[in-house]
Amino acid sequence: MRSVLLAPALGAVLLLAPVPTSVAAPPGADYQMPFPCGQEWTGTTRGNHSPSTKAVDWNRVDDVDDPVVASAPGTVTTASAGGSGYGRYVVVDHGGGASTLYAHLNSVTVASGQSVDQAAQLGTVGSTGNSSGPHLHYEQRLSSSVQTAWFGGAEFVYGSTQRSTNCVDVPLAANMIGKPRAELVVYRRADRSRFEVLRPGRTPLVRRMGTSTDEPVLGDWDGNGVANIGVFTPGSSTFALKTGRSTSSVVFGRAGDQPVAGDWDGDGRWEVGVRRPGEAAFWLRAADGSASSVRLGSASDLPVTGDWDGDGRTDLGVFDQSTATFTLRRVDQDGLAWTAQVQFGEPGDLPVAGDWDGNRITDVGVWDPSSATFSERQSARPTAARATVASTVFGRPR
Ligand SMILES: [Ca+2]
Ligand SMILES: [Ca+2]
Ligand SMILES: [Ca+2]
Ligand SMILES: [Ca+2]
Repeated sequence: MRSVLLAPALGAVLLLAPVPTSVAAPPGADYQMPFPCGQEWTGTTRGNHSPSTKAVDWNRVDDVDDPVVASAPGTVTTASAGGSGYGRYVVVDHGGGASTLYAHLNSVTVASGQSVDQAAQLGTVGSTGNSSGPHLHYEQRLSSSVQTAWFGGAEFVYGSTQRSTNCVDVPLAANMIGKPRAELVVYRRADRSRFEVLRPGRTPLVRRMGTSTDEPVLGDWDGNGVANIGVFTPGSSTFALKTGRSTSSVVFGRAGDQPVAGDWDGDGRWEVGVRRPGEAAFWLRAADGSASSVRLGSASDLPVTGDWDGDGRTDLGVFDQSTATFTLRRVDQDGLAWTAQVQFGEPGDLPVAGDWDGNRITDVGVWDPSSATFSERQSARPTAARATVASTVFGRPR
């Protein structure tokens, strides 16, 4: 307990009421509610709540199949199809012994071993396992012990209804306005999400598409040299691809897959694909709808695509977030595959790829979520040893 003594200029002495000693913020104090940006949920507990009264049961009206999203970035260590009291559940490891747990899910849309960004969808609300009705059972853990929940830097008041501020920007890059150089883009998650395209000296170009739990994807679906927007809905493995005013729909991949795009055959029109973390493989969809797979990297790597050798065909790559290392794959004229590693950025950064200098060879870059800073690795080729770095602040820091 402490009190504050003030001596105002008028000479009176004012004794303020004691204020409670502030509670030191625990690890994970900056976690966000496990629901999309803007949603209101009521979090409760009860005296016999298993395994701890510090666990939170989240409810709102008609909440069955509502999306559940990650409180913070991390690696999925459990994506269980059921069999325990938790039913179908997901655990995300945030490093340093900290994790979050999401239980009684109706569906799970991530795979064990996969890296997930903050606000990425993990599954949907259900009533599986030892549950008396639809709700999300949620735990913030340190080692194996459940901690008092904190959100956005404040200790949670059990029994209260709160609005999710789990509102994040997802970094991207593509040739969005017909110039040789790629533009920097953020996908701003909201009820109605939007792409914001950075245009130097002008206000960002805004294109609305998708919902708060869709994953963004950019590509030249109509082959006119300018990238189009698209989204991937994890629950249904469906791409919605926009060209002009029309939107086409492509079902490809399965639960747990992450969307990618590229011109796999080099004809100018881009195709879609997925990265499947459980197989450490890409599945690429050809224009005729057939699929082929390429193994690359490990389950926890994040996918990147680009034309690393400038032959007109999009190549594959992965980014290891823990070491900030890109592994870039290209295929030579004889059909032999080669990989090269490039270290760039800092652990925890998110990868981006774009042609920063307009030489038709895609370069790599990163976006630092804590400062909303894009760093472009500028070089003749993405694997060239000599490179300079250009930094641009764009998007909302977390
Ligand atoms: Ca286009
Ligand atoms: Ca193509
Ligand atoms: Ca290529
Ligand atoms: Ca380039």
